[in-house]
Amino acid sequence: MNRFSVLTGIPDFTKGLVRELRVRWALEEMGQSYEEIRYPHPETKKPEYMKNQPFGQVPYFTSGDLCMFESGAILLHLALKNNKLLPSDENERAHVFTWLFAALNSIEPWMFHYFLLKDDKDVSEIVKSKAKNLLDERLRIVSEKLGDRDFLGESFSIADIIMTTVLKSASFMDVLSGHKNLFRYVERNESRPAFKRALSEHEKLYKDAHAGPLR
Ligand SMILES: N[C@@H](CCC(=O)N[C@@H](CS)C(=O)NCC(=O)O)C(=O)O
Repeated sequence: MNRFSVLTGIPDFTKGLVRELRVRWALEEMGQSYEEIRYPHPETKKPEYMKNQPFGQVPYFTSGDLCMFESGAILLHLALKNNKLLPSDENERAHVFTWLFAALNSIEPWMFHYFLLKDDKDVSEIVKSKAKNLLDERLRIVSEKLGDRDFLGESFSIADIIMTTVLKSASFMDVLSGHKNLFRYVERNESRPAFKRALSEHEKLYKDAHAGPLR
């Protein structure tokens, strides 16, 4: 059985932004069943949890003897195992790997950097503006590379799941304006039935925040 860790008791503004949603979305796209393993926030910092996710974060993923973490690696594992959401052509597949890592390695860190600084009173406006410019430049390049295509590869893939969730966090910081194609890309991917099912399951965690761990 596919199982992954999720957080309960976290604030509403995190709805739709927690990285467990990537795993849920991929499993929904692949038609795979799953169970969630619920942890109230502080429990993820305990040594027992950190055996599965050494940084004390969600998600970790487990199936049979396997236990792994890092949402990007989990999606790669699932795509390769189920032969889904990855092109069969070797070069096309390499292209998908490239964009999956670009989202995680070349976009997400700049977004996180700006997110950490933007409302910090101890950080000067000059530093904030530099961080924003760096992020804007990265987003401009993604926008240019995507152009008017629907997907990063030839068809919907794990790279689109990761990139959509990364860009979604950018839209919350209002840094996507000016890139209408990126807005449309996020909207289009989030209108997929598998995403809607995943989001609806994810949102139950907030309604049911104090239900306690399902383990
Ligand atoms: N690189 C990790 C990041 C995981 C991560 O940042 N998880 C967040 C939720 S989106 C978390 O657990 N935050 C709580 C914490 O750090 O205490 C991945 O992609 O799986």
